[in-house]
Amino acid sequence: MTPHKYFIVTATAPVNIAVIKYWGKRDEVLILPLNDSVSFTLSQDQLCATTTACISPAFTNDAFWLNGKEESLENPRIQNCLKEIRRRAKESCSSCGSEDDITSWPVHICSANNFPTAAGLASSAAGYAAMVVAVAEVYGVSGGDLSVAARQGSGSACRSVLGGIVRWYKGEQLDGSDSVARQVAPPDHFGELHAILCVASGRRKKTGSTEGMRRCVKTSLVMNMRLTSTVDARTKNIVKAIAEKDWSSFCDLTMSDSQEMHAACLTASPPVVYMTDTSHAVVELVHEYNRVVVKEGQPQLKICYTFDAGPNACLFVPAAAVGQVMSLLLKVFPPSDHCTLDTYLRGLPCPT
Ligand code: 2P0
Repeated sequence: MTPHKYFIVTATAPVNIAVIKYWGKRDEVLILPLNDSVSFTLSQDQLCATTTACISPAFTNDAFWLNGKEESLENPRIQNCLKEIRRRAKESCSSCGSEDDITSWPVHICSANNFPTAAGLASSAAGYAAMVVAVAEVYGVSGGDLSVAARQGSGSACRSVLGGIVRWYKGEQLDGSDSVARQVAPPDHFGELHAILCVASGRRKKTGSTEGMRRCVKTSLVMNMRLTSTVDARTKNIVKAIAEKDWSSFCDLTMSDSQEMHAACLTASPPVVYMTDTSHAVVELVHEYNRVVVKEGQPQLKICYTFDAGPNACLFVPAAAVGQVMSLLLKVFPPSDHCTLDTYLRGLPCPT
């Protein structure tokens, strides 16, 4: 008996944090956004998803495991990603039609995050990006723009296939062919930066991003203002601030955009509430810290916050300010005896 063939690829993709938020879709099936967004992809060795894809003629069907648990493949988003990659594999396949036509082999996919899923830390972005890279490689898809395939899993995932500062263009085409991500600047563009994630809660968010966006687009006047008059100008300004290495303006624009997204959420009906009192206390602390460093003539030490669809802040902090900012955070928000980083990373609720 001839042994079966198995091809295996493992890929990792980091989380990305948006500084200009993707919030609102023009097409829910193709996952096309209403505005361009800009993000920072964190480094590969931190919060990331790891995906292993294995194909073999011995498999009878596709299968998918997330964090060790088998999940249904009915999910149309996973289906769309697989369809897009298999379509490309067939286009460039040398074995098609032969006995060794790997594009017809089923795939088994195992994905795991090293941080809690659905806690507002963009787990889907890293997850779909890693999955698309692993599956594309195992089927021999070389070249091409993987951001388009990742986008069909989760919008923000298209930004995680690239490193550094990334812009996702909303695009104009109905088929989404020009809704792609491109690197705007390399990871070290602003010198050594740290992302400090202030975890206010590791629990699953109440309103998922898809529903939150939908409700804002339908009912929020602030969202309407964002889409008609503010977000495009802010995007232009942040791209200019990046090109000019203007860290101070970059920080101000990042914080404004986060505040605007959450104002849109609060003015939706019913309101979409992601930030908590702790989140607002972090906002206040950052503004106070920035006021002091600017007064002292050190705007290069400014920091900025941004909040995704959850209560946890991500702070971007220049390396020279990390020590001071960490001491400040630990003083104002002393860690609870019960809730250790380990508890959090294992996704367990912190005992009260
Ligand atoms: C972002 N977020 O730009 C924004 C800011 C959350 C707040 O992208 O429906 O999980 O899968 O396309 O990508 C979260 O939304 O939404 C997100 P879908 P996704 O990072």
